[in-house]
Amino acid sequence: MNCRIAQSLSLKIAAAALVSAAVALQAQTTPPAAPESQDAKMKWFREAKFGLFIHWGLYCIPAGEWKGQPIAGIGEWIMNRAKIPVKEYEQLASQFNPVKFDADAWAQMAQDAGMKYLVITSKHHDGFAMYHSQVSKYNIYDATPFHRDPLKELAAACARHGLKFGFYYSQSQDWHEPNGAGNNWDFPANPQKDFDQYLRSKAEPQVKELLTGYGPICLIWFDTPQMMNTPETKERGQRFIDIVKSLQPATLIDGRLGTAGDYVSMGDNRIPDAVVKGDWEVPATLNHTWGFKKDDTDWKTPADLTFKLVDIVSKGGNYLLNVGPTSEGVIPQASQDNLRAVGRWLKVNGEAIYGAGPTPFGDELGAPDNTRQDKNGKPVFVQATDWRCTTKPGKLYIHIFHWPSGSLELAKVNYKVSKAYFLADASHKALKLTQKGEHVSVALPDKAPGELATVVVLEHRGN
Ligand code: FHN
Repeated sequence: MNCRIAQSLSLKIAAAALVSAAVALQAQTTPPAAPESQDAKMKWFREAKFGLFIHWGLYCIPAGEWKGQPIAGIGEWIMNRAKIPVKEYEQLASQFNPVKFDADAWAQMAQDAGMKYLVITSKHHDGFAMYHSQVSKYNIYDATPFHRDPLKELAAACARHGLKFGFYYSQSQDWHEPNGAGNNWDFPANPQKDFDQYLRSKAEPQVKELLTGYGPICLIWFDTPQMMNTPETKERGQRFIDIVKSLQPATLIDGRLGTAGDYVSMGDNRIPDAVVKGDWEVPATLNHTWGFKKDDTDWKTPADLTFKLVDIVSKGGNYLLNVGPTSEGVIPQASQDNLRAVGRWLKVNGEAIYGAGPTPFGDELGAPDNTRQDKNGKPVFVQATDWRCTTKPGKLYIHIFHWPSGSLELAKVNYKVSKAYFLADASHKALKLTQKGEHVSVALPDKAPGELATVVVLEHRGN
């Protein structure tokens, strides 16, 4: 290539990079205006359905082991489970140098997985801020050799990749602070603490930092609302709501502030048995821990993850699925592989997930077995796993997990079905369909044409 052409080409590339950086920065720095209604506020969440949760903090260094002993339980709770004194735990900061951290690679992975939003721990119960906080020097920028603000980098990367970006913030438990909830091995127990002193001097100002320095924040994920979930203490939650509303009125608040948020957070890994009305989300693990634990390699398979995603959407919720990066800043390869497999399925079948509504049926979800009782004395719910249904106006999406022989038989279809086809078939070639009253039968080939789940679209009139 001649020298002048090469020069002008590299100038053009540099200019394009500048424009795209400016656009990303603009997107990153201008918080959205106050939404016109609650429906408008929830719109992106209802469309998104699938998000990436990231638990990353100092706990990824011991990774489930303290002084040569395995510590039982979830990795990010190691300080509590092993009752590690603050002075000892703090020293992990000087070892934290996650040089392999690459914000774009993380955002790319979330995008490949078909996820639409990303929520990362800005401060977990151990009290260590994973961003450059001016409020406490106990943060990744000031206290570690890494000396970078990975959350700033991730916010910019998410903007570049078209992903919504949100923060987890442990507003109540802070085991590093004498007056934060939870640490009774170094400090007095909760009832003896000056909890408001901690809230006003650390948690509230840090939440303000997160809402001012990182561009538009799609949601804040508060957690374990100790000392702020009774009628007498609810005012504490209201103070966080006021901060969020005043700084970024479009930011959603999850369901674990202690005061009602914008949506309900289900229990960890708890998928409801039936359709639940309203906005909700299931936070869930890929293995058995949130923060990285070196001996937990019991990964959920792509088939299981796809089933859970569809199951949740068919009941009306969102799936927030967690990864726990290592102390080098790497998302474990098995998590990446399994999430990308779900993403490949979504690339073909995403129409049946993003923005989709719940099943109009319900019998396909399973039923209580009245002969068996759970530990609360209630009949055990036996989950059915053959198929699930998600919906959009004029369409039923039947996700088949166990391939039936010969045909798909559906009872109680309260619509006049006009056409059936595989969602994966771009030509929408009609499958043989018969309907007698509410009974619909769709002729199927011997073998499933798709992997993980095959989606049959039933177009219909009415309702
Ligand atoms: O105690 C935390 C736990 O470490 C993790 O962050 C989960 C995620 O939902 N929330 C709490 C337990 O429910």
